[in-house]
Amino acid sequence: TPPIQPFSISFGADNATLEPQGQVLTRRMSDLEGLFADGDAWARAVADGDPVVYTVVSSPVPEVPRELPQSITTIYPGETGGEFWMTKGHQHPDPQGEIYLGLDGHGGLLLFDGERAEWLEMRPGTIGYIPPSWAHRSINVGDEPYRFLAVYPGSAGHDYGWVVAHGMGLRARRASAPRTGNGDTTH
Ligand code: M6P
Ligand code: ZN
Repeated sequence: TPPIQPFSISFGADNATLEPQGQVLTRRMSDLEGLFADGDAWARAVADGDPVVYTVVSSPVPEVPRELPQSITTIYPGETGGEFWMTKGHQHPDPQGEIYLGLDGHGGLLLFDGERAEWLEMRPGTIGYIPPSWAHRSINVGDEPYRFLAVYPGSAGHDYGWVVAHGMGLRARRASAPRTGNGDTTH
C-alpha cells in the first residue's frame, strides 16, 4: 500500500460522521455474545430486535504499519441485565498505545492489564490514554449517545479473544441495579 498523502478530515454536525470517511462498522447485540454477565438478558435482547449497540466510523487511513488510523465510536445508551452498553473490548496483539478523545455524552474507558483494572471518566474534551498491553473497553454510562475519537497505530491490531478469556476486571452497572459478584463499578 502506498503511504497516504496529507489531508484533513471534518467532523459532521453531530460529531458522528467524518468527511472524508472510510468504513462504517455496526455492532448489534448479537455481536456481543459472552460479554454481558447476564447471558439470559443478552439472549432476550438479541431475540427482541437485536438492537444496534454501537457504530464505528473510520477515517480513510488504512490499518497498516506506520499509518495512524482514526475512528469515531458511538455507543447508544442502554442496559442489559443491569449492565451498561459497551464495546466488545480488545487487546493490541502488537502492544502499542492509543489515544481517545471524548466528543459527546458520558462514558468510561475501562483498562485491564490482566491484574489491575483502571476506570477513566470520559466527558467531551477528555483525553484518555491507553498504554501498550492494556486491554480496553468503552462504556456508555449516560442517557445520551456517548461518542469518542480514537487514534491508534495501524499495526496494533485487535485481539477480542483475550477479553473473552480474561474479562475486563470490572463491570459497569447503574447504582440501583442488582449486584452480582465482586469488582463492580457503579454510576
Ligand atoms: C475505537 C478503537 C477501534 C475499535 C473501536 C470499537 O474506535 O479502539 O480500534 O475497533 O473503538 O471497539 P472494539 O473493537 O473493542 O469493538
Ligand atoms: Zn485499541
